[in-house]
Amino acid sequence: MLTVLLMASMAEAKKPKAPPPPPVGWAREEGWSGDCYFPKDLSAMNEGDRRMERGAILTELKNQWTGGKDENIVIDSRIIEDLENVLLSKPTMIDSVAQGNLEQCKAFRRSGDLEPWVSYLRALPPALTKGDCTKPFGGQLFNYLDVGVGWQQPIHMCKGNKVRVSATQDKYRVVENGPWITVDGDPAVIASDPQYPCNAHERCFAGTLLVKFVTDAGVEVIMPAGAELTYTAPENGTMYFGINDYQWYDNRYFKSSTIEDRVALTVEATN
Ligand SMILES: [Ca+2]
Repeated sequence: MLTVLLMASMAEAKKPKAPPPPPVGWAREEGWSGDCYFPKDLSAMNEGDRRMERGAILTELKNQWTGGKDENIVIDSRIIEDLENVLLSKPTMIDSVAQGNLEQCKAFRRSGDLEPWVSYLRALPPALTKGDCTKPFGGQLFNYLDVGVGWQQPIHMCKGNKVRVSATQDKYRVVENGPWITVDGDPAVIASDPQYPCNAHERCFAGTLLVKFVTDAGVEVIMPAGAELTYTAPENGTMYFGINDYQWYDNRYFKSSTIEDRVALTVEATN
């Protein structure tokens, strides 16, 4: 019996010491002049608690960044404001920012150099919002088509924005003494000349109303719109309008004795 007990206590003594649990909240390691904030493990929480905890973390971090914890740590208020705005609109980002901030704080405690930490915080807002679309298209726009110029009336759209473009049947011509046509173009002139912006589509006639969409990354697509077109933005980008032509000086709207025709364009968000 005694032997068994002895062996048991020896086994106990030999067992490797479990590492201490990671600190939570404000804590310091040996040799540091001040604290760093160790966020709780958010992945172990339910969504409601996580949401509350994110708010608490941001409050604590802001307190440190603004000099509330340590007079040696004061970050430019504009940097903090920019970052706070992004984090309030994207609270889930607080999880990784809190971890990254802890690493920066640890490095500062070792080196005493605040600059890398400041650079880290300054770089966060553009990095966290990269690719976001801040200018979605909504509602309705109404404008007249200018047949004397090229691409016009840019409309910024976010990926997935869906619009219906419609145009009235007012008359114009695109060559001197040419026929009066509408936004459907001149069916007698198939625009196969590569000088036409739209030359590879069966509905690309001279003078057809076109829509061009250029993604923010610069990828361009041109399509015939005619009297009506429904289009969904494949990426964030800008829509333009124009007619299928490459010489603008000879274009005219039809004019009766008193009234000049003018094509009215309506662009309407449909989602
Ligand atoms: Ca022309």
